[in-house]
Amino acid sequence: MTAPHAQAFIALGSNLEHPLKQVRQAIDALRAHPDIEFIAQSHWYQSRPVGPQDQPDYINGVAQVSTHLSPLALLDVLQQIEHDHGRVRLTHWGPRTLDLDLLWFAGMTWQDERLTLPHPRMCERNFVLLPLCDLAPELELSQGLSATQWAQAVGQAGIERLHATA
Ligand code: A4P
Ligand code: MG
Repeated sequence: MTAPHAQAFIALGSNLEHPLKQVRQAIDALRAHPDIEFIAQSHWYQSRPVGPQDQPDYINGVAQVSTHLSPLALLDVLQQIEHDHGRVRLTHWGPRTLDLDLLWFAGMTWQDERLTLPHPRMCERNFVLLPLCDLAPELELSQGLSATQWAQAVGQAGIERLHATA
């Protein structure tokens, strides 16, 4: 018997080595993965770094997928894709070729040393909320507020939608 599919949202970010190319390749890797059904992707956004300022702007976006994998198995896939893209973890919140965060998984909460769901910082970050609103504006996040309401609360400072095609 196959496990039921669950929907999930994944945040993509890059600010090194041709960031738009990095995130597009990550989308290709998600599309190609046998255990992931790719549903949709957001627009791409250029955003000023949150955290250390002495690093380039980021390209950010969000992908919507469906999978029979568990949240931890999906995190394994995301970390493998990061690894395949030459990701080296140097500085916390520092520059990176590719960062894939699991934002939300079929309404599930999770808390252990490897994974926190929903992603603990997603409601503070316009570079997550704006692309998420492209895909799921009504998605209920913390405190019963929707993605749109959180996006309005956080504002649009330091972020710009790219007109590059997906
Ligand atoms: N982990 C726990 N929960 C999750 C989750 N829901 N999704 C663990 C993914 N990983 C999760 O992550 C550190 C550990 O978090 C992992 O071992 C995983 O098991 P990491 O990717 O190795 O390290 P990191 O990304 O440097 O740390 P962190 O705390 O995840 O950073 P953030 O919150 O991802 O922030 N500014 C702009 N404009 N755009 C950005 O994309 N990104 C960051 C990184 C900072 N500033 C940014 C951006
Ligand atoms: Mg991360």
